[in-house]
Amino acid sequence: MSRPVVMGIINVTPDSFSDGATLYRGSNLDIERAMTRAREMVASGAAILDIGGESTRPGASPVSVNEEMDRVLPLVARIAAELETVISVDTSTPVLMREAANAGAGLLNDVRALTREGALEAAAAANVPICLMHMQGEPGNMQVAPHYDDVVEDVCEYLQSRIASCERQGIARNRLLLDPGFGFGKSVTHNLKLLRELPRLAAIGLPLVVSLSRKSLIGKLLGREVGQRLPASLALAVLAAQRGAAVIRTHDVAATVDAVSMLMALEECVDL
Ligand code: 7PJ
Repeated sequence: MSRPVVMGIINVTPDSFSDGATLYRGSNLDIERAMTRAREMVASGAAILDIGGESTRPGASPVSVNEEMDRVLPLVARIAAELETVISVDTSTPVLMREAANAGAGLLNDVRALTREGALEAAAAANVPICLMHMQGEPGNMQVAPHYDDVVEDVCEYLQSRIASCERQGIARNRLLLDPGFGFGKSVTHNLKLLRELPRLAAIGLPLVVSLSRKSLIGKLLGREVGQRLPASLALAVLAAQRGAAVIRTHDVAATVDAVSMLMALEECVDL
């Protein structure tokens, strides 16, 4: 990937921190509303749509496997039938990994980096690219007291060890993408250091996924509520792309495509 692409987030959870329940009518997912969102994102230039059925917001209530499958799979099938886009499924659940790939998913995005029992096997069998994300702790406790000796080094080592586990499972290295997991067991300083030193992660040699969209570090640094975080999210998207991110994961596709396009124009002008 020579220029960064944008991945649009479609949360099919009733309790996401950033856009919780916007696709719900009462307690039921409104698939037509989700399809409208998907079409808009593709029309705005998203190369990938990331469908998630588990809220990993700190303190979110756990979702059952059946509930997660019921939220995600019908939408994956509809998007696969109707839209020309890569469908990513944000899940740690092995059975959903298999089913999602069968339904047309072209990427598995796991915030637990295939550490759940059976996940390595399921992902290997799915035969699609996989994003391995770093998280310290679990969603329920990860923001209590995150600690690292050297956050950049520790995240690099963790991701390298997960790459090795994948390779032992027969998952070729060139099927993998990496993500430092902004906000997943990280203080504001940890997040900033990771962004600043993103090139050290890029040096591992695999494409990097970065998602800072609306995240709480913006709230902590600027005192902005979730709905007021777009300008800072765009700045962070450009800073990440400039430091080597290959995929920018965002709630706001059209604005992020424009922002990243300005960086591309700047980089490409040297050849004109
Ligand atoms: C991330 C994710 C992230 C990847 C979530 C949110 C919370 N997957 N899933 N990276 N975050 N790869 O969207 O803010 O940072 S859920």
